[in-house]
Amino acid sequence: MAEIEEARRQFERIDADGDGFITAAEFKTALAQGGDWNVTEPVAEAVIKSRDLDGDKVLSFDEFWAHLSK
Ligand SMILES: [Ca+2]
Ligand SMILES: [Ca+2]
Repeated sequence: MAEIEEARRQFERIDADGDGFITAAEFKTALAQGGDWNVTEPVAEAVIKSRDLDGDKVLSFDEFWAHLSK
């Protein structure tokens, strides 16, 4: 499977409401479901911010992918 397809699946899993953007809350929830309960909202926001290229405080798939493919 192409890596980008795997990334797309991951992205869709994290994007709980399916609007095409990952918010800090969605990111935090996804990590908690993966067993990482240490991630608080501020931590999730910081992670989003570090990957957010256009500054809208949410992650588009392009931003998600840009981070992964670095
Ligand atoms: Ca969303
Ligand atoms: Ca963004």
